[in-house]
Amino acid sequence: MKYQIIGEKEIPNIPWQDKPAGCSDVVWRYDANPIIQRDILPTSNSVFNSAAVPFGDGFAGVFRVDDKARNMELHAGFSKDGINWDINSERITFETDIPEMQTFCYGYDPRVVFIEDRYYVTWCNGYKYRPTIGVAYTYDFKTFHQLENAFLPFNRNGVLFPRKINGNFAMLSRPSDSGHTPFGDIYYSESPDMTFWGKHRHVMSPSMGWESTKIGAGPIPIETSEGWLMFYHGVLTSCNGFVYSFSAALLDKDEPWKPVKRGKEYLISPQKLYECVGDVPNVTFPCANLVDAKTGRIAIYYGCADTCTSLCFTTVDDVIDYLMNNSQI
Ligand code: BMA
Repeated sequence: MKYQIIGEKEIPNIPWQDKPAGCSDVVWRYDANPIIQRDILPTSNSVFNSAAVPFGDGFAGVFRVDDKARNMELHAGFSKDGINWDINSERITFETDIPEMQTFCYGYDPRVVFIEDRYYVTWCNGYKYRPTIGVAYTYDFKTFHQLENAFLPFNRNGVLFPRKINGNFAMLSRPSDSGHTPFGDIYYSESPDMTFWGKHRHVMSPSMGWESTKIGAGPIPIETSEGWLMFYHGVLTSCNGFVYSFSAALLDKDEPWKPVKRGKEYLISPQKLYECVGDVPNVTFPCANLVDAKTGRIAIYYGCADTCTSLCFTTVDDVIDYLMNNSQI
């Protein structure tokens, strides 16, 4: 490998397909997408924008499941190969002794990360039906302990870094509004205890055409010799509504609010039928990446058209080479 991956483990059974012969794309799709169909549960309307991590000798995840009443809920799931998933039929019920957190109204777009001794889940959490960033932890994906919301409403796309930075937990997020938010920058915040968040810093604003309306952090950033490799989504407003694509950036290792490279084009945009057609057309929305420290292989989980879940692949070398040669800050 040309670039070094820091702090990640080997995942010998990472979901993987080689880049198809003749393909010049930096990120390529799994040829049997989508991996999770909308009706995987008898009660599900759609399963998308979901997170997976290595767990035991397989994988565990937290899934966005919208049910047939169109409640937005989070379900835990397990997989041996990261592709075929058993998703619990019951939603996660978070345990908490914080009275204000005891009423669940909705949860969506989860991210999951292992930090120190446990898995943390962040998601867009309805607080009095106002979206903000919910935080919980689990050791086993059976019992989930909910902490305080990280921020005031309105906020979405809370994404933790996989280790403390400058001695504090660190999170990216995107302040928003109560609706479909026609704006959005990525911000960085730190916390000594996962409860009190501060040291807020601006990271990036929308810039290129494909992301000209708003941007938001996607999967957990990957630490590399060149900085934090972050995939992020960007939204363009077309005559027909929002179009969600995604690309990548490198953030400074010690001051991650400073982008050092930023892809000037999308890496995946809605082009396949399952990305263009569904409950919300033209959405590709990444919420998780697995990275194998030995080979540099990356598998990205992304939601498609707010309906189903797919996989795509790249490598640390492929993405960073792209960013080195095609960056526009
Ligand atoms: C965002 C979130 C995502 C969704 C996207 C497109 O605001 O709600 O869950 O995928 O809109 O509808």
